[in-house]
Amino acid sequence: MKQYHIAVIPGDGIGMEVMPEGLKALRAAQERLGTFELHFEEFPWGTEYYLKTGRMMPEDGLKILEQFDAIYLGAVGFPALAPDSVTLWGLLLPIRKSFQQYINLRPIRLLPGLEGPLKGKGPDDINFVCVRENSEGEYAGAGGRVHIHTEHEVAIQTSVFTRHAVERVMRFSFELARKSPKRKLTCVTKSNACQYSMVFWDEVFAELAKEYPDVTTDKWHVDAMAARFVTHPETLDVVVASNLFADILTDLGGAIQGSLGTPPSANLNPERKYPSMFEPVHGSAPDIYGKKIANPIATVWAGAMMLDWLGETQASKLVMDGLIAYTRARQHLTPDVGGNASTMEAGDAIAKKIREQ
Ligand code: GGG
Repeated sequence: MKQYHIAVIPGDGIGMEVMPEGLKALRAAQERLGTFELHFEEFPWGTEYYLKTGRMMPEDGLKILEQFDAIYLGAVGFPALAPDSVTLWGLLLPIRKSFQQYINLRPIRLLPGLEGPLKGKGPDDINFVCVRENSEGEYAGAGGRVHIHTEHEVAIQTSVFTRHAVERVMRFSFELARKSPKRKLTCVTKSNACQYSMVFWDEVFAELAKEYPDVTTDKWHVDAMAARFVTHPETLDVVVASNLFADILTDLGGAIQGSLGTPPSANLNPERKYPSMFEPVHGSAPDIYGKKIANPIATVWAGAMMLDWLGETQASKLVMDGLIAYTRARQHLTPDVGGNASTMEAGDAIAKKIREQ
């Protein structure tokens, strides 16, 4: 029987509340099929760990994670205890960068049964995928501060766009678009204002488009794209954007699909040299942490993406079918999507639906 070793990092805030429900869903799929085994090893890394040790993960954390088939992550950050810039750069971003997880796939889909905020737009209208460049761009980590805490203080944060990284994310997106229903790829840019980075981004897009004549393309400035997410989501199929632009747009994606508690995210190393990492798009949500009302949908969905990446397509479909049966039934939903169930009640209901498939 196929065995998979999964590193589990619940992390901070609601990450610790939704992760048990994600694991519950995956175990339900494993038991239902009986064709593979998942071995979970949990790591207590995050802000609490940082307060005790001065590090978000141990010095050899990446070496430890490298041994696993995949990483399943909850959320990172608890600003009341440590600055977000420290926690994000201590755990999430080093994993993405060291393991060359340069693709961040973020499906945006209104699940049947859930209500989105857009009048007249249903599950058929809101169903596309965003490909986020995940290794550089605005999150390259290049910059510095001088004359700190003086009136001459200067802070510089430099975006980095390399031909290597832009080409590979564009190529991945074109390949994905080639296999998708509308065969359409939309490029998000801001080349009117960013006359170096984004003009270069557009040039690479145009060069690669010549290799994919079967894929329809269009291009929108990020501000116009934000509006289109709301006014014309049905025109979108595959959307490619830089690290920051896609980070912002996919929170908007979460909103139009009913709640930020629903969208998942897959940080992929397409060459499979390193483990890939699967997480909800949402963060640790300190405002609702402890209330036990966090929505586990995004984490369960991220788990389905992980199974798919591992090659367990039947199990992945089982989890998604169970999740959709749960949203369709509109029972045991959490408050963010119109119910009054707790995180655990929602997780139990999803696992039950998975077992019933
Ligand atoms: N679920 C992972 C998480 O905690 N995300 C919060 C966040 O701010 N992420 C930034 C990013 O995805 O780049």
